[in-house]
Amino acid sequence: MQTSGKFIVIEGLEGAGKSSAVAIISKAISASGHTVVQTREPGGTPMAEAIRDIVKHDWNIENVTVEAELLLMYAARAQLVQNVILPNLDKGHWVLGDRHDMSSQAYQGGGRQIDQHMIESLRAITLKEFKPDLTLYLDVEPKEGLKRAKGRGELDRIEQEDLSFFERTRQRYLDLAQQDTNCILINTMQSIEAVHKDIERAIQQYLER
Ligand code: T5A
Repeated sequence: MQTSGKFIVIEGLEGAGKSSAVAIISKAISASGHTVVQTREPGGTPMAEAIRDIVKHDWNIENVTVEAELLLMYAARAQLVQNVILPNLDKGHWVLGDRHDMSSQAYQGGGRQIDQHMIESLRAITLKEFKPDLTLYLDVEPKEGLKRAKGRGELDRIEQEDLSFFERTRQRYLDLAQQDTNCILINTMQSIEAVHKDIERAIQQYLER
């Protein structure tokens, strides 16, 4: 899939600080003269937002199977990529994603321990060769991230998982970030000001390339 815009993704555990990172990066890209389109996953189209509500909802006595969760993530991604991301990249716009495929590999692959081949097949069906041009992975220790997320209010179904789930998810994120030459790791276990400076530096370097 050849496109003229760029696709930049922010990844990380809950409470890593993705919301403020998106704002900083969006401002920097706009200042460099590009149109920015923001997306989030799961979500970003009417149908994908409905799927987001389903996956975050606590279904109480009904067990949400790991397979159903995985398929819903890819269903939402298919809707977003085909209806929003690719058309905007074709127009030369820059798309800034709050989460993308690395989330499924980390949460469903690492956290839920779903077989990697199963995820690869879904990725091949949904995305083919499509990949972000740049990923900023915001690394946070799970305990700290969950503390920050709790400070914001009630936890959703996934946020209620135990610490070991988030530890496996983080470990998979760290492995993926190391293997991906288009991924920059930002340490968020420091003051917000220091994190924001690192994010600004990373995006400026990318824009100046
Ligand atoms: N999911 C998603 C999957 O399992 N598979 C998938 O394929 C996909 C796409 C989505 C959920 O779905 C899962 C992952 C998620 O569980 P979401 O709402 O999009 O849910 O994602 P969350 O991670 O839950 O979003 P959060 O809003 O919790 O995370 P953020 O955006 O990283 O956190 P943010 O920016 O709101 O920060 C939280 C608080 O921490 C403070 C902030 O001020 C804020 O109050 N903070 C700091 N405090 C101190 N020091 C710092 N350095 C700080 N940085 C931020």
